[in-house]
Amino acid sequence: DQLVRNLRQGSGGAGGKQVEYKGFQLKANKRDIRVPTQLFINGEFVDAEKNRVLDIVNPTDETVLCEVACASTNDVDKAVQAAHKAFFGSWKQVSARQRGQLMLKLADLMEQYKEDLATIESVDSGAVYTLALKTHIGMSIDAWRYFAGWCDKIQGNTIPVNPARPNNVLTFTRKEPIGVCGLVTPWNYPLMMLSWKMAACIAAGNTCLIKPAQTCPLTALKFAELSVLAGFPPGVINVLPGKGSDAGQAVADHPLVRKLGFTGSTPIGKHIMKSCADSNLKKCSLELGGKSPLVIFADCDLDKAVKHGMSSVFFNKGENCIAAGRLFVEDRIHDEFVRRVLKDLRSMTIGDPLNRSTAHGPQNHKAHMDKLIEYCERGVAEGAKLVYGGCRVPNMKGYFFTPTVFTDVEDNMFIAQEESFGPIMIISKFNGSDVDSVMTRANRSEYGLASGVFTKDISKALSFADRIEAGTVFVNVYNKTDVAAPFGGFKQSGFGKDLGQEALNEYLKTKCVTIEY
Ligand code: TAP
Repeated sequence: DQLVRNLRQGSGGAGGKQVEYKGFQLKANKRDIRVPTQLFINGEFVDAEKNRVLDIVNPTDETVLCEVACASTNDVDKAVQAAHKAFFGSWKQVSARQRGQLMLKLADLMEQYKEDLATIESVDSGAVYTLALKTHIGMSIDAWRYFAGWCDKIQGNTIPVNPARPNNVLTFTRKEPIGVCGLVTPWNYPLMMLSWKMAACIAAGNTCLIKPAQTCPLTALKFAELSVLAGFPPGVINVLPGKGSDAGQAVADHPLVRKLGFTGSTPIGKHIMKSCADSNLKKCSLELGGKSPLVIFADCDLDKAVKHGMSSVFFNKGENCIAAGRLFVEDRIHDEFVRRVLKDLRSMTIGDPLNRSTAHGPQNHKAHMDKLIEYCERGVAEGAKLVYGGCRVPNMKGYFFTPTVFTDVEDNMFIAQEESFGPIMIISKFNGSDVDSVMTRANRSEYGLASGVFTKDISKALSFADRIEAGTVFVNVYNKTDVAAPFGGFKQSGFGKDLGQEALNEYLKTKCVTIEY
């Protein structure tokens, strides 16, 4: 009742209550930010079972930033019980419109603290600050606002079924929340991945727990603090940093979790889908890996193709699920395209992500950087031509990997087929008179997340959009995503959309009611 009264007064559910926690003081970017380091369960920050912790490493200087509580299977169970109780209790009393107000309030708080959130994200994940502010945090806020607008617009249909005369029949559908949802997310856009999933999940009326990636849980914990300030009732949102192999697995296995929203790699996605089936046949949506083709025809605007071609690969240091994993460049412009890319790369500023002039920060964590080095060694061993980079930035502390370009990449090579998830441009040539063949090559992948084409010929562009087997198609642009547009892949890039109206359905179930009168 207090919640409803507060909402009516516009002060949020808990009336802007502060929450106590153990945390650490992040002094960076001329800011002094308090960041929680405990699990967030049932509206409170608590230690993990047996005080287990994870070391959180700053990828820019390789120092340990802080220790964060590391959830166990029992901790996951506590969060699920809290979410279950809230779903059938306090959350049920909050009307759809009030739910929207809470989400808007949370978005306003995220906006108010956006410089703090972007600073934390930059230090924790290595994202360049300007990008963290605009994309990581900016698009997170957009997602909460966009889905807040849906809360009171989730509706079913009336359906003209056959009546048994002389009686009449009324059949209608209701869209209902599923219940407790588990969310498991990767480290490349920590707060944005949380927001894409959780905003849709909460708008649909569910309660949830999230296990963020173990390397970058800090913005999720700061977000948990803001959720209390916004007034979300205890148990509706729970945040549990921990390891995928135990906390993540416990979410997938839990019998009271009815839906799992997952973003991560294809092998883990397959494993999780089996766990969802074996435990309680929970619904799942999977946003998985990609190896997105970008086809650049000679009749394109070359300046634009180079600019977007660069960002298709190097945006967020390549830690971008829709990154162009393979560029097919028409033979007539191939050498000029490569020359221009190399010119731009030589002037790219690599360094401290908090420095406003930096264009390229460190990779997210050491194991990932080491994998990129191995990936490049494999490319060289296979006979691809390494024309730039392929190694750690020399004489520099931190996980800095030189942006890399390979040319002469053949279809059968490992680097032509497998995702690097790093700043590695893989270029192959094609003959412009044989469009069929480049389409076949672009589609010869088990992934189908995104794709792109550069051409001034509208027929060629639309024909590409028709024929490409990918959930997203960019024409004369790249990375242009929006919270209102559905996002997700085909084939082994998974299923179930994030963002847009379609994402709501991932977190809803349809009930059909029939009345005879
Ligand atoms: P994963 O290793 O798959 O990890 C993703 C998440 O799953 C992490 O939170 C991880 O925990 C957790 N996890 C690991 N094992 C688990 C298990 N047995 N049960 C439940 N959860 C488990 O991927 P990653 O290395 O973080 O991210 C890179 C991959 O994600 C790339 O392939 C990339 O393409 C993909 N990705 C896809 C998209 C979209 S939208 N399609 C977006 C971003 C990334 P830990 O923290 O312990 O690892």
